[in-house]
Amino acid sequence: MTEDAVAAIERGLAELGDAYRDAFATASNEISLRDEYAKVLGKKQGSLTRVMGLMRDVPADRRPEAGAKVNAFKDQVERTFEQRLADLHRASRDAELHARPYDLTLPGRLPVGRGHLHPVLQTRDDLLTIFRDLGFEVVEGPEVELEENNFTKLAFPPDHPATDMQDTFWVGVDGAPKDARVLLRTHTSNTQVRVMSTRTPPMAVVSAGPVYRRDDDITHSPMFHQIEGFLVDEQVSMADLKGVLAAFAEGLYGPGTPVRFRPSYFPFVEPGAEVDIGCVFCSEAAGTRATCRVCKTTGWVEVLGCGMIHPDVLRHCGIDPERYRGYAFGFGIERIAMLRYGIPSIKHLFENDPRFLAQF
Ligand code: 2NM
Repeated sequence: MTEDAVAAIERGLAELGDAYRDAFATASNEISLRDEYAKVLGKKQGSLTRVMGLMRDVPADRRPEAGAKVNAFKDQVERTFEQRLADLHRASRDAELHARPYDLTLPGRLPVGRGHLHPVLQTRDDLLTIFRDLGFEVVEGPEVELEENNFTKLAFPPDHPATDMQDTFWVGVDGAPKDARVLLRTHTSNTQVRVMSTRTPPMAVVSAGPVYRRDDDITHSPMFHQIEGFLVDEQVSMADLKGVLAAFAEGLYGPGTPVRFRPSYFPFVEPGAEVDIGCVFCSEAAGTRATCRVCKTTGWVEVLGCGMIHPDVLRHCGIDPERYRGYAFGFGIERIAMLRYGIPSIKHLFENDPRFLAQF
């Protein structure tokens, strides 16, 4: 044997020793420190692996001695590494703490759009304002409702198509009694029923919000928004209803806007009527009527349904129909928004495309 194998290992370790100390001390960040660490102790390419190769030449009786030296060296490398790593971490934390602080309240550098209410909600608020100015109180009601408040008290006959499983979203409620039938309200009239059932006349209330029906095609969405109003008092007539809706039409489209009533049917009113408003998108005088697509050349646009509240509905809500009468009206907010902004399809209102919404 030319050289004592143990001595060869010792020499190898000594050579490595000087190199790794310098490399660790000059590594300026965690990544390069870890690189240097791998160069010494890395399983495949580490220089210690090469020194350990000499272990083969060490006689069995001196292996414990040589092994102890290698382990002591490894420990030292690891300790030096951990210490340098801790130093680097402390240094980078100190640098962060002494750096100029962030001011999270400063505005961002990119211009951020301001955001606004959805056109349907803008329209809802404008409609509510018109009715509030006419003396109606604004009341909110629940979207998940008992069948009783949505249909039964409104005198819908049990076989009315609207009460069909097909047309209504029924809600399963865990732990509810079997006879408690719960649904997503199909109109905002549930709120009128709740108000009529808990107060005594006179009362004049509007409510607005989402309603749900199992409809989904080009002109129907399973969720849309309604606004409904009603008034109950002694001595109320259809003439009062006409006056209020004429004032509403003027509030929406300006003074002199014509209104017309056509007889119609809704289960909870008698008599019932549909209301058309004179088309504001065309005029006979300007010759634009003959091609108007909004009113289909009729000069009238259907906007709402209304009528005198059926005596059965008043009775179901605890109001004496011999003493009191009421009128009610209701309409879809999307339809008004579409007319107002000239939106050709209801689907635009539900796609939430920012290029569309930014136009309002
Ligand atoms: C409509 C048309 C006609 C209406 C009736 C009531 C209530 F609860 F007072 F009886 N609320 N809304 C009504 C009447 C709604 O929408 C097309």
